[in-house]
Amino acid sequence: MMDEARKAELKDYSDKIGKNNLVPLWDRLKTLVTPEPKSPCQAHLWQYEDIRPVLLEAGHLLTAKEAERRVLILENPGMPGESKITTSLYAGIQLIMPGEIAPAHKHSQAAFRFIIEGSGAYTAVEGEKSYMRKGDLILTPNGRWHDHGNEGDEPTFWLDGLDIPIVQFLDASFMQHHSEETHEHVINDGDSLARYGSGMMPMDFEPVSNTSPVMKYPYDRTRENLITMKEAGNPDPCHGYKLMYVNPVDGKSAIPTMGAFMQLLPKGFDSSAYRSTDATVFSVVEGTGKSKIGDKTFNWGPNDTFVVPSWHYVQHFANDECVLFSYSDRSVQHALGLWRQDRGNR
Ligand code: 1HN
Repeated sequence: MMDEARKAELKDYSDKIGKNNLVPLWDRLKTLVTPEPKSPCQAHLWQYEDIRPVLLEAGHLLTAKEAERRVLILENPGMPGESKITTSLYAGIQLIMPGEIAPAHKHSQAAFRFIIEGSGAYTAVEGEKSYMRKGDLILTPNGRWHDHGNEGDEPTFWLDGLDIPIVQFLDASFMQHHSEETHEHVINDGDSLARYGSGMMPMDFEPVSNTSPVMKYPYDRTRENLITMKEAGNPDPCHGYKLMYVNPVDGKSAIPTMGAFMQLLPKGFDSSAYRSTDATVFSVVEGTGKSKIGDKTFNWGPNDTFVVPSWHYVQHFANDECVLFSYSDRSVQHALGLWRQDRGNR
């Protein structure tokens, strides 16, 4: 133990140099460089039944145009006021009512839409209109004009995933509104999937960015692939049957700053404990089950969202055949040589 006089001496020293914006590392080292990840991010579940009615209420409270985007942020309870679901990622649930348009804008932040409910709505990215159906993944690469519209007669809900905290951390945010409500729509639904996402590529294609040129990854295809894998058998003990959304040009993550995944857990599947350094957000597509995250257990069903913090053990139990979408900053950690996993020892 340090005696009181010596403590006071060090405190005086620290106060003195503090006036010149200097700080002793010996007071900080332990919290700066931890032996393993120590995150303010908490494991948490958002039930769709708690979100849907209040978001619909907002649907009558303000228009999509007024709001620009009518979204409820899923804010991690461990980081109040920060608009983050993990330390590096943002999540929100967006609603667009029949007949509405969410006006065109562009920004440095990359986004995806993961469709939860409704049909007849679309996202247009630089003129390519992608109609939304449950389970579809639609990309909005950074720096591209995008607008949403609902031409159907049902309210449409989706999960927005963005890399906002990463761009914030790097102080690299730019945003612009389009002079028109919508950017001209000139490209048909499914065009980019046909050109780039079917195991073939246009002759002499030169990518314009490191984001996938495929704008929509439709659920019917994703689901069919998972079912084919299931029929072949041999699930991964930690993941069941799991696929990553890739950029067909380079085989890397479809979005450079966010890794996105879809997995099928067969009925009765009881996964092995798993942890990794990428805090992960899950959105339940089909089925009910529960996940043990650290020492907490969460029961989930369709359209619920839950978050697993970095380096927390997670174990999934599937009551039915389940399909889970997920996303994380794995692609960033991979690119920087930081990503680690621990596949447990069960
Ligand atoms: C955004 O552009 C959308 O385009 C949704 O739907 C959520 C949150 C922060 C910044 C931009 C959208 C957003 C966003």
